Amino acid sequence: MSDSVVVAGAVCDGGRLLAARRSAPPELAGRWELPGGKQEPGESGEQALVRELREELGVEAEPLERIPGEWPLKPGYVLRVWTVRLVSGEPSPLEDHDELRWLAAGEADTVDWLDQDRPAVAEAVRRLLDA
Ligand code: 523
Repeated sequence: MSDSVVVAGAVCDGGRLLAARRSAPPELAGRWELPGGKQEPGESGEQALVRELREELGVEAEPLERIPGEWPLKPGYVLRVWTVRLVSGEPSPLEDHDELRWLAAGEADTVDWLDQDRPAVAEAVRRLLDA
C-alpha cells in the first residue's frame, strides 16, 4: 500500500516564514513545524492544505509551488510541503498549536523545528532570500 500523505505549508508573507509550535501529542509538543495535516481521501494535496490552514490558523491561503521531495514521518506517512501565500486573515493558533511566530530568513534557526521539517524549511528560507 502507498504511504499516507501529510501536507504542510511554508506560509510566507512580507519576507518572513510562519512557524507553528505543536501543542500535541506529548512527544511532539513544544517542537515547531510548518502547519498542515493529513490529506484525506478524495482531496488533492493542495485542497488538503487549504482546509488544514483554514481549520488550524483561520486563514484563507493559496498553495503556490510544491517544494521538491518528500520526507518520511512515522511508518506509513510521508510529508509533502508547498510554499503558500496568505489570501486573507491573520493566522491564529486555533487548533493543534499554542504559539505562532513569523521568522525572517536570518531567524529561521531560532526555533526547534521537527527534524523532518528541516529540509523544507531550509528550502523555503532559500526562496525567501531569493525573492
Ligand atoms: N507532521 C510533521 N510535520 C508537519 C506536520 C503538519 C505534521 O512531522 N509539518 C507529523 C506529525 C504527525 C503527523 O505528521 O505525526 C500528522 O500531523 P497532524 O497531527 O498535524 O495531522 P492532523 O491534524 O491531520 O491529524 P489528526 O488530528 O490526527 O487528524
